[in-house]
Amino acid sequence: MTKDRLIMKAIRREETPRRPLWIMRQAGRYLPEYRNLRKTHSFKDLSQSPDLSTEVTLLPLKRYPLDAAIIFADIMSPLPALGIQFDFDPGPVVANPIRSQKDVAALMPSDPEKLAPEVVTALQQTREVIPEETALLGFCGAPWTLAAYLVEGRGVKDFPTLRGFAAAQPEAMNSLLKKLSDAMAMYLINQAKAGADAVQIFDSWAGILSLNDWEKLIRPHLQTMLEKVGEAGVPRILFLQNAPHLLDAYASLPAEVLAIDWRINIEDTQKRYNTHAIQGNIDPAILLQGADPTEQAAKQLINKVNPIGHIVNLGHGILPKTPLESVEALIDVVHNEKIR
Ligand code: 1CP
Repeated sequence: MTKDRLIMKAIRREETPRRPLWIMRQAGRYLPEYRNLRKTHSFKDLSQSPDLSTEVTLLPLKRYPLDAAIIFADIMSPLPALGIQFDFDPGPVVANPIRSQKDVAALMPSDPEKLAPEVVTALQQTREVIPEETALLGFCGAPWTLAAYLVEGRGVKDFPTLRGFAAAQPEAMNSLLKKLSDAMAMYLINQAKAGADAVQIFDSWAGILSLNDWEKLIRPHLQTMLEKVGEAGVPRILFLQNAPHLLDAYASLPAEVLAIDWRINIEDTQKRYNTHAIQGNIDPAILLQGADPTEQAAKQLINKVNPIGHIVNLGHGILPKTPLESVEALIDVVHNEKIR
């Protein structure tokens, strides 16, 4: 029964027999079986076929007793519905970056049916085969993080073209963010209808603006998007990365869970925002060092964070060179903790 899914209980800040755990990028390149599949299929092939996407979503669950499946797709997956073309190398590379109001105006109005139908099908198929007690998570990129790739053209340190565009053409940026937030609200709601128990909004590049600029440019869109998803009854996990200066701002947005990286003091955050559940926040770099340092970091985390409303995760995606023993060590620590 849905009410027994540990992550859902943690989201509601109810007591759980142990803390729930999932890992950002859990179906990624650290898994030998994923690397094998990548020998014969491109990332695009894997993410655009509902059957392959379902298969990849299940890979980490076959190996580990994780408490959630996160659907194998990318933040870019719904953007073809807006007329955007891109490839992966290994991150997203956009064919025609957006650099003017005219480019923004040329985006197609998003038809809800066309927003990554392969992801919607993969969610339905995954729900049919995962254990009843495993939660299914949907996700999307936050409007700003999507705009980062659309304007810059690809992931570049600190996204200078994006920041310049936001400063020089704020109206064009504003219309771009509006189009993206409208589309993402629909997309997240579609994912919930297809079986996602909760959705994570990835604002990976949140931190590159000042608080003032964030308030002016980003807050209104993120707020509206989150409200629409909340009104549809879908629990929201809001992830911000490299943005300690924006923590108060994100905590004031409507979301059930605040997901934070390792730069942020998790126990302070938990105390300060006790209306939210909290997700995080082991530094993924520690896992590269093997089982012992991972075990220590996991023990430290559970010692300092109150278990009520805590979803254990890393502070960012698991790195491709992570040894499997580190993942096992993390799971062991979480599973061996007896809360009651
Ligand atoms: O095999 C490969 O070469 C592809 C690597 C890869 C993978 C495994 C990419 C390209 N995307 C993904 C899957 C993915 N991306 C998931 C799947 C679910 C999971 O297991 O967690 C998710 C949730 C994402 C989300 C994503 N994509 C984000 C937000 C989270 C984060 O890491 O900050 C971002 C910023 C992207 C862009 C992206 N796509 C791929 C890469 C390597 C990147 C980031 C690097 C860059 O900007 O160049």
